[in-house]
Amino acid sequence: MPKKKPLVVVTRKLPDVVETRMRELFETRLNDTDRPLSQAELVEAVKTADVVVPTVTDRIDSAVLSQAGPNLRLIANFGNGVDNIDVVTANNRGITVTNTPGVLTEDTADMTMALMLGVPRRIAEGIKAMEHGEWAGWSPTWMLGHRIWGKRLGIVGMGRIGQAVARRAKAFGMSIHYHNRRRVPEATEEALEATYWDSLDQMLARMDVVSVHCPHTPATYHLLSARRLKLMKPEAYLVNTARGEVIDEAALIRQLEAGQLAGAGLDVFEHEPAVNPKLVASDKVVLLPHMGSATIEGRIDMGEKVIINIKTFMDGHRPPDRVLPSML
Ligand code: 8YV
Repeated sequence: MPKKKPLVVVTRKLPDVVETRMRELFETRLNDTDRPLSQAELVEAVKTADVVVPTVTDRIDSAVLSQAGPNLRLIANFGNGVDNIDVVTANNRGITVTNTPGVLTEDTADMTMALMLGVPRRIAEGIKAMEHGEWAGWSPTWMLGHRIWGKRLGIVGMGRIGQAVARRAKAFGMSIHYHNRRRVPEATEEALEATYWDSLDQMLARMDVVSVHCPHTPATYHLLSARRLKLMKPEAYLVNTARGEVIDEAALIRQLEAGQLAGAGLDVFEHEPAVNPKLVASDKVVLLPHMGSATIEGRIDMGEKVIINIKTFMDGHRPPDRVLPSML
């Protein structure tokens, strides 16, 4: 008798090619409307599914997990960050969690560079001026920004994405500094000509640009606190393509308003999808709607990773991208 296919509930619309392959392999419940699920709908999903495929917009907390049905054995996150999932509770309940690392590294690093250039070089302001017909012709003193060549970049979190940003920034003539839980191998430091700072406080005080690339965990919540933001130079820029919760957003806004920070490039927000109206109104920021990894190639790669994780798990093996509480 053929083996019964697992019921896989996918919470959001994924690229067609990914959904088609999922349909071939699994009993699949898809979300054609792409409307984010309510908490009640999520509960319904965990009650009935063998596998749930959530995204960053689904909060799978202990309350949701406490209602999981006996069949739920795998949460195969469509995304790298797993701060939307209570991994400890899942683990305690015998539910495996996987993610999709590696395949969104380069795209996210590209978008980081776009913000790192976009803020000091005032790209968004330039585009607005063109759209509003405000260009009266070239002027030697109009729309002057700041150069990034020769400046110091401080990377907070030197994992895959941090290193991909470092490679790019080095090519743009920036000198690379980083703070990380663990120092990266000497060969990596040498290749990037990177300087390690054991003290985040000391690094922040000396950087021209700071870019956030650590995951959001209880330990990194508001890592860039009001106190730490105040350590930054008034002419420095802050870029965040990781998670909004790593920065105390209200404190950041106060710093910008007080002229104690030159600008910020933000792709992620503390209360996503809500964006503080003060940020929207500020001419010192460039804001993007969490699109750091938003390429069709990246999304297909993420989908393939999800499929491999489900298939491997269902075939009785350890899925390649298992997330353990000890890794957080
Ligand atoms: C994803 C991300 O688009 O993977 C991540 O951690 O932040 C994003 O780039 C999103 O998480 C998909 O769930």
